[in-house]
Amino acid sequence: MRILLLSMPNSFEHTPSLAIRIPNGALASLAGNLDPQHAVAIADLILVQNAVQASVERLVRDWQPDLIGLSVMTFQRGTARRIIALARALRPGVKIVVGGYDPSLAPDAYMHPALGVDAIVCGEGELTFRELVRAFDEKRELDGIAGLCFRTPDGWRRTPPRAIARLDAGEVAMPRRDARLLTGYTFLGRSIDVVETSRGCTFDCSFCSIIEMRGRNFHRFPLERVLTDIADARSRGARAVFIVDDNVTNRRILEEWLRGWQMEPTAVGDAAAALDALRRGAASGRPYALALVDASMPDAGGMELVAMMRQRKELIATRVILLTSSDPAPPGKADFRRALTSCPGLDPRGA
Ligand code: B12
Ligand code: SF4
Repeated sequence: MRILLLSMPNSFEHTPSLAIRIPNGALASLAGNLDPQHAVAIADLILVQNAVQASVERLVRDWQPDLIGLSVMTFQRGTARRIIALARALRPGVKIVVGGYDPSLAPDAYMHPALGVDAIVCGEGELTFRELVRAFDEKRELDGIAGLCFRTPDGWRRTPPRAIARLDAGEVAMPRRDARLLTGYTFLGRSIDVVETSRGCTFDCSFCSIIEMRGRNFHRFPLERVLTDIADARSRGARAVFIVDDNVTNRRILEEWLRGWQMEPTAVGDAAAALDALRRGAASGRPYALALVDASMPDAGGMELVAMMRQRKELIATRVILLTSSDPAPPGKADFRRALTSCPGLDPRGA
C-alpha cells in the first residue's frame, strides 16, 4: 500500500512556528514499524503552515496514497476535519485513519458518517497501525485488531484496548526519519529532531493527557536504542534534540546536582520506597539528614509521606524539602542551594 502520514499545521501562540517547528515523533515511529513492502511518506504540515491546502493537494497528487493517516491533538480537531474532507474530495477511495491524543481520547468526535473516517487507532499506534495496514492490504476483517475503532456498513465497532508496548523487549522498532518529504525543522533557528527515551508517567496531573491515554505506567527504551536514535537524528542534520521523557528527568537532574555537591543521594520512585529507605538508613545508624520530597508522587502525595515520617521517632530529625514541578515558579538551582544551606549538618560544596 501507499501511505501518506500527516501531522496538523496548527500551532499555539506560545509555540509559534517561526520559532518552533519540531517534527511529529509519532509519524516517524509509525513509519518505522510498518511492514517493509509498504511505501510510506510523512508530511508535517507545520512546515507549510501558510499553504496547507495547496500542499495537501500536491502531496496527494504526487504520492497517490491508498491510505492517509492523520495525527491530531485536541486543539487541532477542526483542522483535521477540514483536511479529511479535502483528502476525501481529492481521492474518494482513499482509506482515512486518525490517531494521536484527540482521536484516542474522544473517538466519538471522528465517527460522524459524513466525516469519512474509516478507522481510529486508540492509544499507542505502532502495532495497531501495522496490523491495520496488513488487514486493509489483505482485505481481511478488522475485528481481531486490538486498540481500534472502525466503520462498518452497520455502524462503528470498537475492539478491546491494546496492552502497552514492551519497549525494553524491542516491540517498537526505530523511527524512520527518511520517510519525511518536507524539510525545515528548527528550534530557535537550530535544526532539531525528537528522540524518545521512555513512555508514560506514574504521576497524575489533572491537566495532562498522558494518564488518560495509556494508564499510569512507565517504560524505558533500552539505552543502546536511545543512543542509536540520537545518532540517526544527528546524521540527518539535527543539532538539537527534544527528548521525550515524561517522568524521571527531574529526579535524574536532582541526583546529578547533589552528587556534584559531594552528597550521597538515594533516589526512589514512590512514598512507600522512600519510607522504607529512610527507615533502613535510621536502623543502620546512618539516618538521612535530608529528604527531598516530590509533592505529587504516584502512590501517596508528598504531604502524606511527610506526615508518615513525622509519626516515626527515628525519622523526626530528617529535614524535608517539598518540591514540585507544577508550581508556576519552581525553585531554580540557586534557590535550591539556599534551602540546602539552611539545613544544619549539610554542606552543599561546589554548588
Ligand atoms: C514533543 C511534544 C511537543 C513538541 C513537538 C510537537 C509536535 N511536533 O507534534 C512541542 C514542544 C512543539 C509541543 C508543543 C505542544 N504540545 Co506537545 N507534546 C510533546 C510530547 C512531549 C511528545 C510527543 C511525542 O513525540 N511522543 C512520542 C510519540 C511516538 O508518541 P505519541 O505522540 O503519543 O504518538 C503515539 C500515539 O498517539 C499514536 N499516534 C499519534 N499520531 C498518530 C497518527 C496515526 C495515523 C496513528 C495510526 C497513530 C497515531 O501512535 C503513536 C505511536 O505510539 C507529548 C507528550 C507525550 N509524551 O506524548 C506532548 C503533547 C502531545 N503535547 C500536548 C500539547 C497540549 C501541546 C501544546 C498545545 C502545548 C501548548 N499549550 O502550547 C503545544 C502545541 C503544539 C503545536 N503544534 O503548536 C499534549 C496534547 C494533549 C491533547 N489532548 O491533545 C501532550 C500529550 C502533552 C500532555 N502531557 O498532555 N509538544
Ligand atoms: S508529571 Fe508530566 S507527564 Fe506526568 S502526569 Fe504530570 S504533566 Fe503529565
